[in-house]
Amino acid sequence: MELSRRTFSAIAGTAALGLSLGGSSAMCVAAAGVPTGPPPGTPGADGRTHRVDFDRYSMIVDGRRVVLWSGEMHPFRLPSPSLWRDVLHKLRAYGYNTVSVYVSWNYHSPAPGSYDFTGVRDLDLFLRTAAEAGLYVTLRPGPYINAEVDAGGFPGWLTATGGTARTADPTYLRHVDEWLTAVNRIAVRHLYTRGTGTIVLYQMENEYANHVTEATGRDYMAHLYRKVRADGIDVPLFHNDKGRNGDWAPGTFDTGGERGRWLYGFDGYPSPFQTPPDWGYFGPGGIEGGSTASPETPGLIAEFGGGWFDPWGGAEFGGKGYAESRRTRDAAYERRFYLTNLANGIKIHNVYMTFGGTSWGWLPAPAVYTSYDYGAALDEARQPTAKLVPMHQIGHLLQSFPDLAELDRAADVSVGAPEIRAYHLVSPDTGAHVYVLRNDSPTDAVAAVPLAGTTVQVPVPGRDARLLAAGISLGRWTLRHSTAQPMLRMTAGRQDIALFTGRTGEETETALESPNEPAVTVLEGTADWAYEGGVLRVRARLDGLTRIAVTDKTGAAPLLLLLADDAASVRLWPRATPSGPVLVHGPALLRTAALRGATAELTGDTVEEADLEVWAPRGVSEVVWNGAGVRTRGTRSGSLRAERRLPGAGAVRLPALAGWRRKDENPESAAGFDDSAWRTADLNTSFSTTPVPAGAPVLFADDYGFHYGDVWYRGRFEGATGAGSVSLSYVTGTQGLLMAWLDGRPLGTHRMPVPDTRTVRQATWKATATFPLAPGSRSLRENGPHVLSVLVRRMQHDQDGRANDSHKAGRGLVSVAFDGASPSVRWRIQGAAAPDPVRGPLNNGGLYGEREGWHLPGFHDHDWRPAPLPNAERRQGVVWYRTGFRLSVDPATDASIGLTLRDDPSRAYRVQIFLNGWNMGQYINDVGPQHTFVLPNGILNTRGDNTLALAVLSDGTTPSGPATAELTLLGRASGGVPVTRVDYPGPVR
Ligand code: IPT
Repeated sequence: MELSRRTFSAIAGTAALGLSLGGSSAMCVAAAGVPTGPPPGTPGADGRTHRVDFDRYSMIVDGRRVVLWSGEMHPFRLPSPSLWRDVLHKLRAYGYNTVSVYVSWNYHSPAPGSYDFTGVRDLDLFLRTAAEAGLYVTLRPGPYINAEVDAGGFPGWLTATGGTARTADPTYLRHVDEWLTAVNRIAVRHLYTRGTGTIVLYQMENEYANHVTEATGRDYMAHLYRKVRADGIDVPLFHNDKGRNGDWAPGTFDTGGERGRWLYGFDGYPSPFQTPPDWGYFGPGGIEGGSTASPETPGLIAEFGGGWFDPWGGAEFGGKGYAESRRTRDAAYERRFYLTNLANGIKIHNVYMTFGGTSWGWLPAPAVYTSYDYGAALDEARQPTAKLVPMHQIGHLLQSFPDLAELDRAADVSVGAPEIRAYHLVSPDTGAHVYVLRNDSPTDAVAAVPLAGTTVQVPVPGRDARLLAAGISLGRWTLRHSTAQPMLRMTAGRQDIALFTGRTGEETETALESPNEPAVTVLEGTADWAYEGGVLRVRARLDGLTRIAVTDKTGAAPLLLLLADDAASVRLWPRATPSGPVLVHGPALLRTAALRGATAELTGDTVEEADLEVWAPRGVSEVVWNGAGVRTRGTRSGSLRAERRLPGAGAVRLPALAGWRRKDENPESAAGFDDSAWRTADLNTSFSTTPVPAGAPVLFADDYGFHYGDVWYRGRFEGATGAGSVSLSYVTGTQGLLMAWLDGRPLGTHRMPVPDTRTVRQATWKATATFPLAPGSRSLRENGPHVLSVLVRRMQHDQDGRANDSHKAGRGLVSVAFDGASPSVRWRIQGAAAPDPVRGPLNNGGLYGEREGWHLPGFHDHDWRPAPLPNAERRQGVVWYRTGFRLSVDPATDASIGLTLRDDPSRAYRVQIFLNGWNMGQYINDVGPQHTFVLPNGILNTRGDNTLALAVLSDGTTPSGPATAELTLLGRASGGVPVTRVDYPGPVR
């Protein structure tokens, strides 16, 4: 029977009980002197000063322990600031309390001395949004970040400067200081210590493993430390050791005597096929490195693999697409590996990536393609995947049970199943026992866990893990044990709520201490119970949501016991508010919850039709969902439940792409093209690590200020009569190519060879393209003058993971030679025009169409000729296609839309995709594996007109495409966040 709202309120009104999350009002003092109480409330820019400390167990914020359960996302991989809020809401809802972010120097700095934090680069806005979403922030501004971005984050212009990067070289440090000054000026405005933001940790450098024992390395790190502190960053600092080697542990370099404010952190990307490693303090197999290097600081994993990046396709690289990363590092991987970390005492945990996003434009490092989905828990299209389920369960668990922030290793236990490894921990403060039971075999097994006088049988599926807790407080009740994993406890109104989770179909036993026999009512689902010897045992098979009301004889301490299978657990959304905790059940997402007087104001998403049910503090009687009042009734579960289900998302109709127009390019290949405005290649020296041949001019694009995308060369010469061939040496990143013309006639295309899998990591990506000139060929019959036109798709700069300046490897032409002649060639060079002030330096390369604004909305293509797809012509060079399309997505619907290109995979061509002038990535038809490109809302106008431009580069050996180009719906929800259009300027006239 459902009670009316009025009756419910009356009942609720009889009990005046504490509303705080966690319930227990008695604060115990921990062995280390830190009170174990509820974790500090939701962080925000609250204008108050805060203390951010740590001890060997955990971070301590305002005197309370907190486990940082963090997800990595990169604002620069989501070029639509409105959508940052969407991702941050999702992190918060799914149990993360922290977001970790790199800041990529190249994204903000088109030239020395020039730093841009506007528009899609608005770091200030990102940090504000993170604070509004209630997340702590770990800021990681490099200067080097790696991250599979161009030059590992170093700006293109740094490749043309002297001094060895990532050392104490003064020239390099001058540039570094300029960057840190710019980024720290923003960061200091968002420090949690000041109450103006939520930054609680700050990382210096990234996986700096190569000059650790040298003075230059130690001086560099000491310099960074001094600089960061001098800029006013007062939160704890750390570095992420690449291995678990103790590199940069406290005391290993000069931190100006501030030993206590430096943390040791490390990274780990264990293979899903290995046994989860013991990188913390408590591994039963002994020390495997990691946290043991720094016993006085809390276990800190700055990056733990949540997926893995995918390389380009083709036999050598073998990129298979991100479904594969998500399959091998699935939800069970997360339970096995991340619970092992917790069992090892890791208290600062960051999952790299949690939302991978898109390496749009020329952002990706050469080894990876446009999508940086990473197989992460939240996919590139912002859609939740099954991998969020364990994150949600563990994240909320850590925030609900402060016992887990301070654990010591306890006596090893034998669980009678050799395939199960058992970790046994105890809270020195509350005496609660925690077991992590991990099954490394492929078959299901049962652990027999000895607990105070009895043995509890805990099933652990093959290649999976679970956490078993005993003796933890559920408010006024104490848990003896549960074979289901605890996720949450809270006090809402007059009742305590405790939630346990597991896989569908599992038989569970939950035992509660109860000196007297309690009253038990099964409110929903099926469960049995028995009371004996002061213990209530509830047995239930997990299936959706099972609800059991337990009340002691006085009726004073009602407990709502919830048992949820995985699917049901991600329809339960706890949220702390200043007026007490709220639990929402039903919708696909809870974004925000605010209590105003008697009203619970909620925002969130639905995908299918959904129930809406709310547990809230006493006195709350009204519910508003996404701005509209919802009629509710009180339930026997102590909640308010909507009388009608919330509607699901409406249909989204996508138009077919039609009306294409095309225009052929590359006038630069014509003999008579006027290149007089191009830069003469007249430099003789370069800071590049690629040698410049003696006596030849420097031809690397970077030395002439062209740092991203394609570059053209035109070389004039005389006196080559009789030459049998011409050879062009060039350097690119992976998947680079060169195409050449002599006096306007195509000589051919050369693709940068991909070495076999064994040597690919050492490859220098330098090759020589030799084009035969038929003897007596018409063009070279005369002395000249002749013109060689060369287009190099130079791809991006290498990363500098080993700190050996590998980002300075040349890009573009190296030299030219003729067989049977030795003319001297006078070169001119042209790359990208001045960087787009809105879209940034990484948006464009130097194709003619890009220099002329063919990619921009508002460009006049009326005189372009209509060109229906599929195209199937054979031509060496560049052809552009443009069309427009109109969307009318309902404003209350968050539709995630992509562009999918498909063709016969033997066709040798590639496409740069421009949406409203924004470079959304590169499709390589005969390499793959990516076919669908996410078009983020904001860049995409979901209510109105859009301009799509495709720049197709084909090598002329096969017919070129594209064959089909269509819009694809990647997800939809009713709700979402308000989206502001990202600026999309057209051509300057
Ligand atoms: C580690 C880097 O710190 C990070 O930036 C990213 O490149 C990541 O790996 C891989 O995606 S580097 C480590 C795996 C050697």
